[in-house]
Amino acid sequence: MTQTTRHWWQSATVYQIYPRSFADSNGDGIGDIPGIIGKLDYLRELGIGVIWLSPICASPMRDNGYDIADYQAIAPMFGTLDDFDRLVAEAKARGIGILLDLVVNHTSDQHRWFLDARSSRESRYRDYYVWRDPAPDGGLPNDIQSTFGGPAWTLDPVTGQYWFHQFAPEQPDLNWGNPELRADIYRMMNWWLDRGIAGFRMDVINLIAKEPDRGITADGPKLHDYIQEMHRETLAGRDVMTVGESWSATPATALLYSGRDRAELSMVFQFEHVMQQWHETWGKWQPKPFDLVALKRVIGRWQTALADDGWNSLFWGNHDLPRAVSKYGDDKRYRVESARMLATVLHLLKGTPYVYQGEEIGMTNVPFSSIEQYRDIETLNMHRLHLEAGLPEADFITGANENGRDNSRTPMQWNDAAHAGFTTGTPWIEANPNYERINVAAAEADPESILAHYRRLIALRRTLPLVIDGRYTPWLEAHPEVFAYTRTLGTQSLLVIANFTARDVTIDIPAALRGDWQPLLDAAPALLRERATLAPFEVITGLADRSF
Ligand code: TEU
Ligand code: CA
Repeated sequence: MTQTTRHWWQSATVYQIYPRSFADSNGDGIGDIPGIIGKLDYLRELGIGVIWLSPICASPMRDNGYDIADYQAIAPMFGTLDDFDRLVAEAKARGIGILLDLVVNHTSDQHRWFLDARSSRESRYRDYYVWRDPAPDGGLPNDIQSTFGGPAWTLDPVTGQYWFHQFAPEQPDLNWGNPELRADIYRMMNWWLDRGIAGFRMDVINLIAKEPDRGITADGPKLHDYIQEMHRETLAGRDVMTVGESWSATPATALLYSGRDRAELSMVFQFEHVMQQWHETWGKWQPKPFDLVALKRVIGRWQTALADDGWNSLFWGNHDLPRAVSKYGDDKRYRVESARMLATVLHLLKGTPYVYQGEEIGMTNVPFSSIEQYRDIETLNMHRLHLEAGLPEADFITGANENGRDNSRTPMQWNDAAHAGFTTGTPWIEANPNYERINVAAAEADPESILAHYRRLIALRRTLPLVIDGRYTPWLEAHPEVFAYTRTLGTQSLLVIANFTARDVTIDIPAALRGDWQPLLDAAPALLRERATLAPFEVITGLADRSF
């Protein structure tokens, strides 16, 4: 079905900024809002329409801002509210909207609500959080575990009850069952929306309706009631975009959030394509070998399920995930080829693509060799738990090198000056030593760079409606080395055939795909015969008057 009315965010590309690591304007080693403003022309040239800013609110920064102490103040290390208003205005002048990261499953333990709540059981904010008595034996209320390792309950000695936290103890969960809490959240959201932001990325939105007594963390029974209420109270009547993070989303539940008859969110981030690569029990710390058939199956299932209703988000990386080229490509011999291939495959799918800062220049995972170099709370907690369990440290570092969150949090690589041009001071986390080769200045000087390719892909989405609306058809689904699909709108189709390996791969071309294809992007016209050989990480693309 062809969409008749389109939302602005269906043709936009989003760029995620992790403010702490993007650009430092004052030499304190921490990225900041003035630093971002200084890079807006770079982002305009990239062609993006939206910036998703990871949290910038006042915070003790235990989890780099995903622990908010004041929802209506900017963290001083990032700047002031005036800086923020200037960012919104300067971005708008360049056709770019700003998405804020709405972290409302939990606050910081330094939020005034929590400080008050833990002062006494009678506090008017007590019920803003989730408190339970100790079990009859004095122990934990139940055995729910936190995402960062260890129990999801911590005892407050003053009031004698445990508070619930799905992440660190310093991130107490909010109690969405309390209507006053919900009203306070909506007031805060409207305050930001009235400042002219373009919408929200909603942190772990699938967790807000937890019912810990029933062992329910994700997808609680009231989840969609809350999101619908939030929509009514804040989003309704505003032309904004929203994307909810949901590690538990399936194609079926995605429609509950983003279906056209549901007044909830624009789209969700889903992670099935990420988790299919993790160990069943040990998760990301024991990654499984790369399995392209499984990856294609997951992506294809989402493309098909949300073909006519709902909307997909498209991403390889974010601030919690390893670098795309290191995870899905080859960050050594074929870094440029594989990064360009991955971009092509992702950006020509149906949905809204997200580029994580540095992905557009092919930044790679960082080869830290000592736990001292890591900063991430999850990595540091897991390291401790692994050692306590008697597991070898070297194995942990190997896992962290592959999947740890600091891979994506090293400074943005702007040029080959000290610390990648990110700061004139000492960065809060070391720059990846490969900045001398891999940086924006070098990419801008090279017309064949990964960056140049991202610019072409993002521009193509703005000019070719087929990229936005076309129907997805998978090809060669069982092929273990090649990802192939077409997109069709009316009588026109585009073709993508990508080699995901560092070897030459020869394939039989399905009869329906043989013949002439006009160039799309910068490629030469393609004539496909019975068989074709793709060079390492080569991707064939084309445009034709055909329909699938
Ligand atoms: O992430 C949710 C989340 O569950 C991640 O912590 C993820 O599961 C983990 O990295 C996988 O091991 C969001 C934010 O994106 C993340 O940065 C925050 O730390 C987290 O919520 C808590 O706010
Ligand atoms: Ca700074």
